[in-house]
Amino acid sequence: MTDSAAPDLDDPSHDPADVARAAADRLRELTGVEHFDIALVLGSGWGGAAAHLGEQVAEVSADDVPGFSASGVPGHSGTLRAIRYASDSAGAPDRHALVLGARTHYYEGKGVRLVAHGVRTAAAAGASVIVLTNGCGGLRPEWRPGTPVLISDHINLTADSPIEGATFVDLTDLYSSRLRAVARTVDAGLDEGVYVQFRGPHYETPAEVRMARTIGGDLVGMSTALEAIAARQAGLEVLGISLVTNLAAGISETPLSHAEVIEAGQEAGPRIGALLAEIVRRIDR
Ligand code: 8IG
Repeated sequence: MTDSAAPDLDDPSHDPADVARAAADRLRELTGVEHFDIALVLGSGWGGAAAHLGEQVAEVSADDVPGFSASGVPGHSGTLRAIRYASDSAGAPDRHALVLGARTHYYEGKGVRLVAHGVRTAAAAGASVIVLTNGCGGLRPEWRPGTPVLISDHINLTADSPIEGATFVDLTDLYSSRLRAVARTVDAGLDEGVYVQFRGPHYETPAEVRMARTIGGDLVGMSTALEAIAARQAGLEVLGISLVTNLAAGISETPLSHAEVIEAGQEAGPRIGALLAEIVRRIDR
């Protein structure tokens, strides 16, 4: 039996923000970390990044935190981790990052509340910044598999929103230009692009990829946009970074495979992990 007093994402009369607060309380209890400064969602290819960031203080199974469940996608871990790291600011105390390895994808069909829950929990746990990473398809042939790209904006083609009710949330500068500038202090050569979220889980047809290009897209994927919207609503500053793991359908001659995605991620892992860790250390400069 579940505790009838506990807020529940499955109950439409319960506020998802209350479930996020319950999750944040449980995280404090299980990790011993009272306040998280920043949160990271690690997508395909980014799983090793946490090891570069700092010292792991605690690792919690997603199944032990309200509203979370271990993901069934190979290459995505079902844990939440607390990482202590040294800030780049002189004399600043150590910071704590919450690493969410348990993203729920929209294509899983579990609803937008689960998709947004990690982001909302990060805000409830004290984070003021969230770093959303993903693996995605690239529309620019010069972006070879393994290229990290800063997200400058998105186009949400899910026809859905994580926001319930008549709450009109502004999405100007959603992918913080301040944080993109911080990222470029680490690597001045980082390109930027517009991320197009499709529903998935199938990849696009070549015609859909041409459409994405025509409407102003540079990257195609199955996550991030809905999370970024929820992050803005929760008051988080967003940094989005994509790893181009494959050229989008029709841009390359070869068909897409999840194995190719995993391989590109593994190859790029150490490089992008070190990059991400350095960006995070500089964020509160
Ligand atoms: I990794 O080519 C990855 N995720 N929609 N298209 C979409 N999602 C992706 C792709 C891709 N590659």
